[in-house]
Amino acid sequence: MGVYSYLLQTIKNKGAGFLFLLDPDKTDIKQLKAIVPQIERGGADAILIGGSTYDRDSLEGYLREIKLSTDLPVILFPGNHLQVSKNADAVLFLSLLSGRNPLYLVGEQVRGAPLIKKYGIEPIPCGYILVDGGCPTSVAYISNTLPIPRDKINIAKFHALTAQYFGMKFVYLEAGSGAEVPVPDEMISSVKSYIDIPIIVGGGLRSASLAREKVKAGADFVVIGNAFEGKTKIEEMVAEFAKNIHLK
Ligand code: 1GP
Repeated sequence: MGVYSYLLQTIKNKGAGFLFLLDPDKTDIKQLKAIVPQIERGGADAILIGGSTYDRDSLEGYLREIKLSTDLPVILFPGNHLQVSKNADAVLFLSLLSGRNPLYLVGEQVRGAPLIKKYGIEPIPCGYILVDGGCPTSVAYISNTLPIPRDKINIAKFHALTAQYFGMKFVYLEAGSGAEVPVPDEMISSVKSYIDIPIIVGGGLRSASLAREKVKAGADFVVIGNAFEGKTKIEEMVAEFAKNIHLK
């Protein structure tokens, strides 16, 4: 089964899914052997690899190490074309739709597309929508784009519908890693009832109850990264999140 089909199956079987975000800049390769099996045993559905500054050279060994420790799908969540590697199972083929910077709307994608083809990894087209998370974020700074204001629900809905009409498979509502406040529930539920493709929500989901709140609002997947950083009892934490995210 391909990764996209697996993700759809996860929504169907579990109500919603849990994507564990590993950032190679924050979690050292030496920690992976201990952490990755805990992510799987705790009940996360897939591992996302994302962050702002690492490049392909450091990524390849990192991904090899992860694949040695788990059968979970490993999905790239790249910030640019240098973060595409042959050792992943799939890549979120993102376009930063909420911005008006051509480099992140299509430029990086044109550079990344031939690499994805050469490596034979599965592209999963995804409309990436940045929402104000109450503080400046790396994505907004690096991409030189403005997030959508938290109360501008229609703007978020129209961007999400655009992703659907472009044929994208997912919409990612992103408050940014370490956001002070996550994407508002009202925005998630309004987008959910307006479009037909699944929604990924991430940024600032520090607790299992917050993750559950987003799933109840309509998130089909939640992405959690920061909440686990520097923590030791990863498996228990992952299990607590999984229990709250998997509605079925
Ligand atoms: C960031 O949405 C992800 O791109 C996850 O954010 O690290 O705040 O969980 P956190």
